[in-house]
Amino acid sequence: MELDGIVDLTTYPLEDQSFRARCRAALNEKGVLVMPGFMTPEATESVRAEGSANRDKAYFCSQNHTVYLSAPDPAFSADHTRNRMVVSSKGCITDDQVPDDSALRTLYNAAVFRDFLCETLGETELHDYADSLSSINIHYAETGQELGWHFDNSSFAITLMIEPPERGGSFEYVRDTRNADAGEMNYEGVAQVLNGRVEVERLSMNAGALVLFRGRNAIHRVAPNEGARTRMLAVLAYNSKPGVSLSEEARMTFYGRTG
Ligand SMILES: O=C(O)CCC(=O)C(=O)O
Ligand SMILES: [Fe+2]
Repeated sequence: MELDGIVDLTTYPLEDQSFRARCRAALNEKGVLVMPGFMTPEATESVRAEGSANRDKAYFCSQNHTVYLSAPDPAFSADHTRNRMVVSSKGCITDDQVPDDSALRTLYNAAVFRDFLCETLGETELHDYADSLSSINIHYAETGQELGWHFDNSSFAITLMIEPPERGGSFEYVRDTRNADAGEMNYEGVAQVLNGRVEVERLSMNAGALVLFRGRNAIHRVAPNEGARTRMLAVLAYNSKPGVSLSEEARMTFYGRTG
């Protein structure tokens, strides 16, 4: 499939400089940019069918982790926000399990898409992961599965909704909850979120929606999937430098293997 059969280039003219500038401004202002119908219905359906056919290859795991995604700190009590545990459970297939001719791979590799991402995200370069697993992933969330509240380690995430859940499974976030670079963890504010005392924002994503999200300082979660249909989401991961692999430890955690 050619890129113009994969992306709605009429609505989203990826090459257009003023379009890129508008996307960049919107992302900087809101911390998130959702593009509904970014992937064409035909391409989305082909990726959904691939994802569905490969679901039995997915590595499913459930983890307890802190919202900061770092090991508990013994300097704080077990019930302190720093050490409070949340649960994440999902399945995942890796780049080497995504077909070579997948529309997802054509999109991931397309120079015009990378240039668009670079300018929108304010990055100079974006590269594939050097290992064979981490560049393109598909995440699966079955009934009852969820992603607990957390902050991302990376400054941006690029995702494509392939199949939204029937009910539940919504992406929820609270902007500017902490300032990681200043070392400000905002335990008080994070506790309020964990205790359900903060009004959260929710993203509505239909099949084919591209989402750019800055999750380093915006705490976020995916609520439990309450329907029978599997939530399927593609994650397109890039590095600002060439030749970088995801750490072996992270690969073991997320994929159950290193290669
Ligand atoms: O599933 C999603 O929509 C977001 C996933 C996410 O937050 C993550 O993988 O860090
Ligand atoms: Fe995240």
